[in-house]
Amino acid sequence: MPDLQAKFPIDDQRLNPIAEKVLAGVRLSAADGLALYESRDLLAVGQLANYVREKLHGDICYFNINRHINPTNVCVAHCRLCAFGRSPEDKGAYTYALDEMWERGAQGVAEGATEFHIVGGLHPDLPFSYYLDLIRGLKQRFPHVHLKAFTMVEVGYYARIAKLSIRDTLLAMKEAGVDSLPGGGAEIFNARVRKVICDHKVSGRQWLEIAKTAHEIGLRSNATMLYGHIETNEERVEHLVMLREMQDRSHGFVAFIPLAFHPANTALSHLPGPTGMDDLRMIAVSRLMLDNFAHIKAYWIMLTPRIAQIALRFGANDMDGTVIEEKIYHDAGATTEQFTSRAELERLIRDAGRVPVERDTLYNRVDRSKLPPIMSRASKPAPPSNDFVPETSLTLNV
Ligand code: V47
Repeated sequence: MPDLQAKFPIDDQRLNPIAEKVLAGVRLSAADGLALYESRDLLAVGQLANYVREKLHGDICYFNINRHINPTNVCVAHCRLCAFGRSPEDKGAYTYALDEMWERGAQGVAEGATEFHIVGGLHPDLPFSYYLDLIRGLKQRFPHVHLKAFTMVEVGYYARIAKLSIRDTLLAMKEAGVDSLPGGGAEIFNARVRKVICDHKVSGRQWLEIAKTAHEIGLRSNATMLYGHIETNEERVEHLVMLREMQDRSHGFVAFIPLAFHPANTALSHLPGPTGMDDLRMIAVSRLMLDNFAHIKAYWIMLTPRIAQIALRFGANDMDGTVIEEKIYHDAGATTEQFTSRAELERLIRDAGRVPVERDTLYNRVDRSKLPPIMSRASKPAPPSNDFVPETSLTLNV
């Protein structure tokens, strides 16, 4: 015990047995997870997470040069948590023409992007072929760029509109050029919570099954958890344990990203949203509970660059990327920039006492000498031209 106290000066004595497990590399239980959420001693929780983080990654903090492409914000799901989705007739509804997205891809490549992060609304009229054509067009034009495209929720929806199995939907995406899947749409797996915040989305079990199927056919993915709305600590722990169990089986998750709820402009705008303390605790508890996940991301867009910097001492080993053209959080009132430069990301990481390393989506170090030269600096994105009307018309019950 003296060793333990010397390494981690812990006020909350309930954390001692957990600290012993962490030092011995023993898996934490759901009860431990709950104690970590409930402890007043956030600094001790953070120190434990930092210990694991440094054991895995030393001082390295990864970042990437990426660009977000959101094909459409028209969405039939109408999730209460979301400020991004629109009905087709709403002001601000948009759908990109394929050419417009390929043009955005070209811009991303000129800015040095090694990844396009592609997610969008569940559009009532666009056929599955629109998304496959988007991917094929991007892959053909920019074969060196990793396409991290479509959440488990979108995959579930495409399977329905295309009348395909989940497996065949994923195989078609992979054949078109999708390289991996982002982690969105997981929210909180618990049915009570989903009923309130996203009642038309795939269930938590379905989300996990789709992720497992993706992993089985060789597509890796990320995972997320949306926190700071109506969920309890028990429901957070349950979510983390479900992810950990799936990772034991499929080994396909690359990174975990805790996502802070932004209430503005959503149907839950009366909720206060998480505080900075919640943000840091979420990062730390995820690092400690998800012992089979290599990477925990501090997504600066939603945490703010300042909290993201501190998160690098609370268990996070990744800052995400330059992003460019983030819409989902900004529609929900995020006050961060919509993009940042490589130099600024590196400055934030160095200032937090970490060593910045540019990575690709799957955490290989990027060798810039093997890539096309960077032609332009990241700049404020242009608004959508909004002149594209899908030709097909499908009737769907979501
Ligand atoms: O699925 C939606 C969340 C997600 C709100 O995989 C909201 O590398 C807060 O998944 N307040 C999209 N959150 C973002 C996402 C993501 C981000 C960065 C990296 C990766 C990755 C994935 O954002 C949605 C939903 O969970 N979201 N609305 C809101 N009002």
